[in-house]
Amino acid sequence: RVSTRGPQEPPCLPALPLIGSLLSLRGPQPPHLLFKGLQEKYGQTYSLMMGPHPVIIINQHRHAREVLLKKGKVFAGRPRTVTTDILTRDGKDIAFGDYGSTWRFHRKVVHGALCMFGEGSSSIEKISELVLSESAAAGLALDLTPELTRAITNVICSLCFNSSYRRGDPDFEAMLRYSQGIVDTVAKDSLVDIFPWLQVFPNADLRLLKWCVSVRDKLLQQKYDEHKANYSDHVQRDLLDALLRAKRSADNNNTVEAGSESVGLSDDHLLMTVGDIFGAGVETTTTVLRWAVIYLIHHPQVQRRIQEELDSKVGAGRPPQLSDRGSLPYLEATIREVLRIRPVAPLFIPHVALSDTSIGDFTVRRGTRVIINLWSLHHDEAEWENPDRFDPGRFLNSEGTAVVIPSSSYLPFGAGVRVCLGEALAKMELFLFLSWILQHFTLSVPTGHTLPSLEGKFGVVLQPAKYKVNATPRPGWEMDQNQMC
Ligand code: HEM
Ligand code: PLO
Repeated sequence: RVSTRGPQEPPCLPALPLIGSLLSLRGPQPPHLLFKGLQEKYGQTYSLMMGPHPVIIINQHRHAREVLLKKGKVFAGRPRTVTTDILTRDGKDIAFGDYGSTWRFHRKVVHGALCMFGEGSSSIEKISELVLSESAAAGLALDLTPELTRAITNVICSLCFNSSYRRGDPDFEAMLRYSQGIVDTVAKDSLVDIFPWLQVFPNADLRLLKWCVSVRDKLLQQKYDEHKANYSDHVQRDLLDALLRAKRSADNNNTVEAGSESVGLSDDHLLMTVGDIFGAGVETTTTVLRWAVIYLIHHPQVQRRIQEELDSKVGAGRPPQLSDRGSLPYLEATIREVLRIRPVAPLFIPHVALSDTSIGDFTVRRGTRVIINLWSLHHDEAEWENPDRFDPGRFLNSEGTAVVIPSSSYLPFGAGVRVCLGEALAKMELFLFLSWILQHFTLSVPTGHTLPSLEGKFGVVLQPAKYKVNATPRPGWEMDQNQMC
């Protein structure tokens, strides 16, 4: 829509001095639903005050794309908040770190290392296969989540640290606990993030976060020390080796990037970056798999169709491989639909305008935070027919032979300068794990249980509630379980 009016401020929610728009944001709804609902009154793009901070909320793909792609660099900043500063030693990581030369250098090194791992994707195939075979040998338990999480964790553990966890490993249990504690308390725009001075008062969430971060940091430090002790310039075992190598060469050459700015990698930067990849690697993919299993239980006909596709294209003689991805469009479409209907990061991570700029006809001042409501984009009635219905078919062409993206209002991994670093890895994992599970098992609700809830718990990732699942070996796989290791 071309406006004839000149530059203008976006419509703003009522705001009081000091507390900002908090009174309009109270209520039982999680923020992604609340922000979607507020469109009715304020339009698809509006602003509000989070305490003293101006925030623009975007609920439509045109403005989202302008922020992420067209003006990607202008909006590449991140806000500093109390909780993310605790997690990342004041933003010394990639996800919550502000835009700048150190950040760019970091992202480049990690991106290179992830590509290297991706190119050797046969190793991902092996790891996924191996750990899942172990699970099958034990007979999949009613609660699939611990097994799934361990399998996914072992992929990222092998990528980051060239190590893995065994079943029942107490270190693994501890990792799960601290990571959940972090998901429950970090980057939720809780009151301390809006009013940092509240830190001086006792706060149970903040105490939990600090404790979880200290447990995580011990684990990271231990891995770092081991790697430093065994480091060799000639072998690159994992991401941590790749980062150590980049650090050494940066230290030696005193790398100069972007004019006179010197860019290095401190120990803190290196640890926080590995922490990001490990944390994201565990929490995101596991969450998507848990949602996928829920939707498959709700829609047995989708499950059957994926299994027919698997039976005809892969068969039972071998596990699915990445090279099968092109011939399993219905499975691919199902993964896309899960990522649409339950986006992992429904509000992304907030972006910040690094200079005075605009979004559409609206003026945006430097320092303004921008929240892209991916939930609204993925549930926009103008873009998706019946957006609350789970329908993998919407991602297939009319013959059902190829996957398509039917709307521009689909950005599960973001886009542009801050696009997800793990997109390729996550897609490979989702494909391998789901295809493997459905090749071997049919998933259903255990007798006496109700269908799992479709409601998500809002946080830095949108997690489903706990649920139980019955994994019945498919005909032909019942006897084989012990031979699969
Ligand atoms: C950022 C989605 C898996 C690493 C993001 C963002 C989204 C996203 C929406 C924020 C983009 C923004 O703020 O504009 C997902 C989804 C995943 C997934 C849906 C799984 C299906 C992973 C994995 C890794 C990873 C496996 C690590 C290997 C990161 C990092 C960032 C990020 C480091 C921060 C990028 C930056 O700020 O520059 N992801 N992610 N993600 N993701 Fe992922
Ligand atoms: C998950 C809990 C971990 O213990 C720490 C961690 C690190 C990186 C975060 C991740 C958590 C949640 C998902 C995040 C990821 C960086 C990028 C990713 C926020 C907090 C997404 C989806 O944006």
